[in-house]
Amino acid sequence: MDLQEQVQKRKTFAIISHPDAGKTTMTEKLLLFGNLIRSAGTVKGKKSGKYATSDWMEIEKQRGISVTSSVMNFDYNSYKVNILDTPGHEDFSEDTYRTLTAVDSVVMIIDATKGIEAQTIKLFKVCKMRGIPIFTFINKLDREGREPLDLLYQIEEVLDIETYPMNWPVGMGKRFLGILDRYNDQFIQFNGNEEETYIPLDEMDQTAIAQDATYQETLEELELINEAGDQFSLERVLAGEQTPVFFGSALAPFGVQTFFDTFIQLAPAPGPRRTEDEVVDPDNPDFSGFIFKIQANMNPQHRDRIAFLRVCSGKFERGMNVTLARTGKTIRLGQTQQFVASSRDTVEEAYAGDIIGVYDSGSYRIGDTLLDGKLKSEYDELPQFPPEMFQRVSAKNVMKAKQFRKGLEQLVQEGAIQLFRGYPIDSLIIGAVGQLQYEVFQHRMKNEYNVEVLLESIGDRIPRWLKKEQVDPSMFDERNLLVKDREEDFLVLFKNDFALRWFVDKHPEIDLIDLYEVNQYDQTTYS
Ligand SMILES: Nc1nc2c(ncn2[C@@H]2O[C@H](COP(=O)(O)OP(=O)(O)OP(=O)(O)O)[C@@H](O)[C@H]2O)c(=O)[nH]1
Ligand SMILES: [Mg+2]
Repeated sequence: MDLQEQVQKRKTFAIISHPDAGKTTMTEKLLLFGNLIRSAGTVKGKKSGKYATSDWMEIEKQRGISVTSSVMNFDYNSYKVNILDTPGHEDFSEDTYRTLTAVDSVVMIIDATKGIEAQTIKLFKVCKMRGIPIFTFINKLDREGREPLDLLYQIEEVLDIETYPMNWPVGMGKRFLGILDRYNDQFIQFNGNEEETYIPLDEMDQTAIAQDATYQETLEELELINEAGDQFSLERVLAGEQTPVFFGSALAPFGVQTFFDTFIQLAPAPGPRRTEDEVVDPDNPDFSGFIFKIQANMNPQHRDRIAFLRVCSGKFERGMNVTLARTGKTIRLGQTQQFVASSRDTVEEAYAGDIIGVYDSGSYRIGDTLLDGKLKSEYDELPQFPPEMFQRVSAKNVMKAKQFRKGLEQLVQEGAIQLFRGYPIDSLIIGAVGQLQYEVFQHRMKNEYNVEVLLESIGDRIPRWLKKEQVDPSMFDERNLLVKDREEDFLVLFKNDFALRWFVDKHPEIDLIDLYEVNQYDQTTYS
């Protein structure tokens, strides 16, 4: 099989939404289709005590929320699927945003009982900006939810995108009969916990359901949509201008099979990717890829670190030598793996679109480009969120200093938390975008490194970076704290907006750099 054929077989996508809409539940069902697991676990491990595979972290199981993205690779029909389950909570959105740089399409899940929620809007905007095709799954039809027409209208109005309903629900909650699959001309009957039945539309007249008032109403609604709605256009879907909408229930599961079968055919294969100064085609024979995530301790037995690499071109072969663009150094990719549910297999070869794990002994950083052959330039930088809240951190027990340093260093490398050092008096300060990040940090330090950490808040702060030549420590104090980041760059943590403005007035000659603005700019230039 040549490169072109390999690339066409790849479908790499992320599942996104506001917390709790059902991303992890959906992922679990897809793994079931991929024969990766034999029975589906649940987010809270309720029924069988078996948890969803993609919430593998201890704290995720305890709390029933996802705190980190996870990747799973599997074969489905003739396709190679790379699926990324992302956390919905905004405190972890840096991780989610980075994951979005590594995919070719997304599945947006909407909870039918809630409609469009805040975090979904934010994530949707990022996808739109990057031109990522969006497929919508309206979930939890087994519950009493909003009217389907309202939901459709809301997507169009709030998200400003055309919709095309691929299927349409007949009833909801207790009166949920099934879905009318207009894309595949069939009715799919909901049988509670039993398997769904498929009835071709032209045979519906012979069934009792066809006489049901709810079914009749649905037909009328559909007629309305056929007349007034948009035409299906794959071209517009791939351009991110139209979203195909599917209804169903991830938990039941119901409508998941028809959704996935249709999605996998329509979703785009990996396309060209932009580096600093060229566009690289996925079937370019020279290997390239970038690291969008680093994760420590995925395997409690080995306590190793894995860098997640998105292959963008060429062929990856285990044992190959590549150049780490940031340093120019050659690295041998010897220990590499695929993510197959909870186990991990050695991966021998991979192609554009694939996401593989490379063993990391500390040489990689998030955003690193790996290259081989004639390619020279790096892929665009990944989004970085400037932290807003800060805490001083130390080990409760000084005897644990070694583990403390190791844990801190590794979790900082992951980007789970950001580290700063006081200047000129050294002290350790960690920064985060949201409170939950601290909770995860504390939990993981205890669980994975056996260290209890003390955190002392110095409150919300406004970080502004300084130019090295303009740094004068005498200008700053506890109020406006001078610190260094990991790159040894200086920044000031301003106490509040007032303190910042006062400083600007007094020192107009000092350039203060707002990383947030810089990033906003970067994001619009991504795609
Ligand atoms: N009734 C019903 N409940 C569902 C359905 N899908 C998911 N749920 C429940 O909704 C809750 C949240 O599901 P998750 O899959 O964890 O949601 P998530 O989007 O992964 O959440 P985060 O990762 O924390 O953002 C769980 O209790 C699920 O059992 C569904 O189709 N029907
Ligand atoms: Mg989840």
